[in-house]
Amino acid sequence: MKKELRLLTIQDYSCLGRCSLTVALPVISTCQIECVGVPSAILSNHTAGFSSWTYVDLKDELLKIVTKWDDYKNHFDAIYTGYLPTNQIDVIKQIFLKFKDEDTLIYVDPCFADYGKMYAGFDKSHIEKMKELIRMSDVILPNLSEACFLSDATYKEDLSLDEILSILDKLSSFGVKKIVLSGLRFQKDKLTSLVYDTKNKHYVLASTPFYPYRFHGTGDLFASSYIALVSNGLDDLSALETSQRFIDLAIRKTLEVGEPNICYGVNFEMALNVLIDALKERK
Ligand code: PXL
Repeated sequence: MKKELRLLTIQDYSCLGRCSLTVALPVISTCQIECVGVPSAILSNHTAGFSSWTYVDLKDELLKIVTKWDDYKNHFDAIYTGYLPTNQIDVIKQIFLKFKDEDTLIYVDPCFADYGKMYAGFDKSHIEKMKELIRMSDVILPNLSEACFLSDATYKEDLSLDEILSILDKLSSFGVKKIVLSGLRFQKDKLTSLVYDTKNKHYVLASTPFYPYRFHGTGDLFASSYIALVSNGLDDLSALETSQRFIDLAIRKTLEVGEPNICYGVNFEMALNVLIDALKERK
């Protein structure tokens, strides 16, 4: 019988716009993992592309919620954080300490920048705070912009492999086991991601076609899919290739319908079968 897997994820719930919890929950559940989702904030919609939004900060609820579980089943095989306001990082560190067992892996998606710019509402102090969280994690999943901010490198869309390796070397100093880096453009018509093992400095790569759109939420889909697949025992290369194929199909499904409105994310619901098939093949 397959082992029951449980994952705790803490990130915002943006009602409209397919990102954060609204994609993590369905993707992780599709991969047969119980996904315990704790909203760090509730927004009417995400902040990238939309001109305004409502925002309710749930910082003061976070510890109350998780300590309510003290008398119940509260072991997690993985803890995964995504978009987090700066003022919540100290609380999240407490939650890591509370739930980290010897067999709990901590995944941090820094989730504060894209296309060389920080998201609305964040300033440079967030980067230092995020480094504190990263130092407590096992695996980080930055996109290229976040990797550049975290390593003090100058962002350029088409950095070379040598430049990327030097960024990975700097990020290794945070003491993480693996770095899952997405959004690489070694070739003009390809989108590449990699998993770097900081111990032996080995990496694996996966590429799919590049589409000239700045779709929103694909980073959250990618992180959720990779984490859910490796938690199920897939090796890094299979998890990476499957995650890339999942996003690629979601983008193609979105483009099939017509000119997309990139704010609404991608039609990932039509691509979940990629994840189901990958898990079936593994058995
Ligand atoms: O997908 C990243 C993300 C998550 N949550 C919120 C965001 C963004 C990116 O802008 O605004 C609220």
